Amino acid sequence: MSKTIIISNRLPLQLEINNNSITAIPSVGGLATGMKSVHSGSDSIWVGWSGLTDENLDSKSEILVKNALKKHQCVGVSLTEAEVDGFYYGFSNNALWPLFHYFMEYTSFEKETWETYQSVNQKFADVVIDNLEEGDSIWVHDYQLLLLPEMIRKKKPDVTIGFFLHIPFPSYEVFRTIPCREALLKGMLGADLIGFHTYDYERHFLSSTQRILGHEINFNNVHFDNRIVKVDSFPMGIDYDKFHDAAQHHNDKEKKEKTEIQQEIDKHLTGGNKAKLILSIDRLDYTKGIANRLRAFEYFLDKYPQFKGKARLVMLAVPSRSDVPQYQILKNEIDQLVGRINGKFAEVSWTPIWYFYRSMPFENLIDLYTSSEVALLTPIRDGMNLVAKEYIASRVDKKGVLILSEMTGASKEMSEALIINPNNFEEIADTIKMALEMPEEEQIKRNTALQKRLKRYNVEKWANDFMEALEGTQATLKKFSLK
Ligand code: GDG
Repeated sequence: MSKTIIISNRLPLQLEINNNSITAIPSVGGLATGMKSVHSGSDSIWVGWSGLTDENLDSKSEILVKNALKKHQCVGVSLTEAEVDGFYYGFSNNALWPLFHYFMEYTSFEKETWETYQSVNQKFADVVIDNLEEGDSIWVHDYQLLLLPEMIRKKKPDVTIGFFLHIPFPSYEVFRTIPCREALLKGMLGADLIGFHTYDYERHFLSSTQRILGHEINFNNVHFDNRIVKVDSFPMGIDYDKFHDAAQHHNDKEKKEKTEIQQEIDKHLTGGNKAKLILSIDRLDYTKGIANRLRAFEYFLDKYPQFKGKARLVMLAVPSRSDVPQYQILKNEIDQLVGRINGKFAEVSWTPIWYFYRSMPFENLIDLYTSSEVALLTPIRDGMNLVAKEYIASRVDKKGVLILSEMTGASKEMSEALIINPNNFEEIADTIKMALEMPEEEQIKRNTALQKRLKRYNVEKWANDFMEALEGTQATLKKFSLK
């Protein structure tokens, strides 16, 4: 039976070894969360790194890991610490991540990390080829594996390969600054289908391909070397029912069944302490506009002092890539900003910001989504932003206001949200006020439209659309006898 091989940098699990046992912990993050519903049948395997380096594993634990992964239909790619440093922290997160998000000042290209990026991509390709059988399809994910499609195709010219990029593809003027730009484009073009979250990213990719490689573009098809590569946009959805049903269940709970966080929130929502909650949830990343958001919130309290004691920002920042220097600098900046703003405005019965620097269990996310009257998401750049969609899906009573940066992929599909420019504090402050004062009928009207769309274009549909389009590429090739 043919299968789908899903490939991403990290497996959707994290393994922890304690003496003779191994614990598998589900990963947090857009891709892991989104693909869970796709990687559930028996006709798929997932190839990726387990999170443990070779230095952490002796021959006995290596076997335990292999078996634990196998139970979850996963196959590990083993990496050394030096490989993780060069490939993941180095080239992926010190060069590609900042550049693709337009943070050129954070981008550093080093020969060594580029070499490691290439050799690690080759390692992934070797594992995929070892597990490949006649008729299998391959779906490669994200910026850590841009070279993989071409590497696989070199060894298996007829295999069907899809590639999806979860982050923005930058404009040609930015992309052209990369020293190894040709190699990256050629790597991606090893696929039969290349998917992006939005039409803009797709357009940027096509224009870079045409101008850097000189390939012919016909509508959204790239023609070269007797091959046709289809390029299209597939906006990623969420597991709508999971969030909606969990929120419904949450709202039905008796007081004694509630989580500690919810009980704490409830305490503050009663009596004289009633302050509306404005929620933000992100990985602690400079692309997410967390510092901007804090400054804009400070500006809001300065400009509209009538909201002191009446509104509170609840900010969950999930630790991420803490070995990369820019992330440590950002963490310090945020700690200082939160301290300064709380110090400036706090009253005995009210603190303007509740700040959590940690990851929370799913049920606490639902507590936060369902208890917050407003969600304030202000990324400077964001491929999609699933949190925006999850917040709306969790609003069972259809009340709540989403304020969303126009720099997110999600803003292209969520025009009923209040769309802001994350660099315009004046606009953000006015929009927070508007959100806090929005009549309930208007909230319900906007969220009814949003929920309908999110329910229809859920993550399952996203994955199915991509896989169908991937199969379609084979039909096209046969028609033109290119395969
Ligand atoms: C990349 C792109 C694109 C967050 N904190 C906790 C937690 N989460 C979950 C959320 C959501 C996911 O993590 C975050 O997804 P995002 O889309 O917001 O952001 P990235 O991690 O940057 O993802 C992004 C995405 O890929 C998909 O293509 O949208 O643009 O950057 O699902 O719910 N989950 C739990 N505890 C937390 O503390 N359980």
